[in-house]
Amino acid sequence: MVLNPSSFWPQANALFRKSLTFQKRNVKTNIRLILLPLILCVLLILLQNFIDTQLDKPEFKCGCGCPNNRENCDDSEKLCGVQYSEDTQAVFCEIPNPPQWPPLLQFPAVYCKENDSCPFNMLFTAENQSFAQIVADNMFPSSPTVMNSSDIMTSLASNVLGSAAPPGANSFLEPGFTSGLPVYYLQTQCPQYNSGFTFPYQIEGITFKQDIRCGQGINFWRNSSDDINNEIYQNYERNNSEGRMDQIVSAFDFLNSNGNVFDVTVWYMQTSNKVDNKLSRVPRSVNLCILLAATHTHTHTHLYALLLNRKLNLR
Ligand SMILES: *[C@@H]1O[C@H](CO)[C@@H](O)[C@H](O)[C@H]1NC(C)=O
Ligand SMILES: *[C@@H]1O[C@H](CO)[C@@H](O)[C@H](O)[C@H]1NC(C)=O
Ligand SMILES: *[C@@H]1O[C@H](CO)[C@@H](O)[C@H](O)[C@H]1NC(C)=O
Ligand SMILES: *[C@@H]1O[C@H](CO)[C@@H](O)[C@H](O)[C@H]1NC(C)=O
Ligand SMILES: CC(=O)N[C@H]1CO[C@H](CO)[C@@H](O)[C@@H]1O
Repeated sequence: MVLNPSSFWPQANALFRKSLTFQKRNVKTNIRLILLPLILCVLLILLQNFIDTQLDKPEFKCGCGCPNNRENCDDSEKLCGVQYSEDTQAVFCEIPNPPQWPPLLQFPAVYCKENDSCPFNMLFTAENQSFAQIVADNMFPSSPTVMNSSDIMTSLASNVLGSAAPPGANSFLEPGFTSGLPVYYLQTQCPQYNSGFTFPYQIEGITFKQDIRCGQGINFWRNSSDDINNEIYQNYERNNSEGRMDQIVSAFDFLNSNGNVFDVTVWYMQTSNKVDNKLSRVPRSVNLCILLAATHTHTHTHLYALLLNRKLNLR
């Protein structure tokens, strides 16, 4: 078809009129079409306002107060933080300096009588027993490192610490310190009356207290990693039947390590199969063997081939 320019405008005009008449007949539909988005917008604005006013309430905000325990002060003087908050408010507070926690070994449930120094066992095996013995002998110190009371967490971190509290879903508050269970520091010998002590520490200006006790760290040589597996398994079974278990806190297979090569398998305790509990206390076990191998056996560079492929599952 050849488009005739002289017939274009009349045609367009007719089409326009036709569609105008059509739209006039459907005026209600058109109004509805236009109003629907408007109504949605109004609803959204109302909802936003409602949520804003709810979140503006004090229970959804970090608490504020006057400095130096004064009763009244200017709004501009007020300080906000965990120390001025109710329990429900505290989760909304900014934490400018999150606490640093020393790494902990994961212990199974600890049954240790008051004043006793209870044993915590570590199993190890290797192709070269004399090499592994050197590393293992240096894992637990014979006396605690000097505590620096102005920086207690840092001085604690150079000890071998452990807790029976499973880790939480995050590390902001370490359950080892907040669960009320004692923290143990492992040594080759404990004081005769092992009553432990309590030390204070601060988070955001609030003082907490933590009990800490000595635990006796003992190394046991085993002939093979199968022996270690069996022992861990039997220990687990025994716990199920008798309700108690020996404290096997970690196990290492130094494989073919020697003065030049360092390969190690670390067994660790999985505390939970729950998806929301993603943390495991593995780092302390790992640096127990890595740091000691590096400092005490005069090995050089390429010693960091690390296999973390075994799980000690003591659920
Ligand atoms: C533990 O030792 C403390 C003092 O060292 C003592 O007062 C307490 O009675 C002892 N407890 C037990 C059960 O022996
Ligand atoms: C075993 O380790 C010791 C100590 O590092 C070393 O002196 C010795 O040569 C090693 N033995 C073998 C067979 O590699
Ligand atoms: C204790 O820790 C503080 C702060 O980190 C430091 O300034 C001080 O030198 C330490 N004291 C000792 C004896 O290590
Ligand atoms: C481990 O090996 C040593 C020497 O080969 C042997 O005397 C000992 O009985 C073995 N121990 C076990 C539990 O098999
Ligand atoms: C670490 C562990 O599994 N401990 C369990 C030992 O058995 C008692 C009683 O059967 C449990 O309560 C512990 O949790």
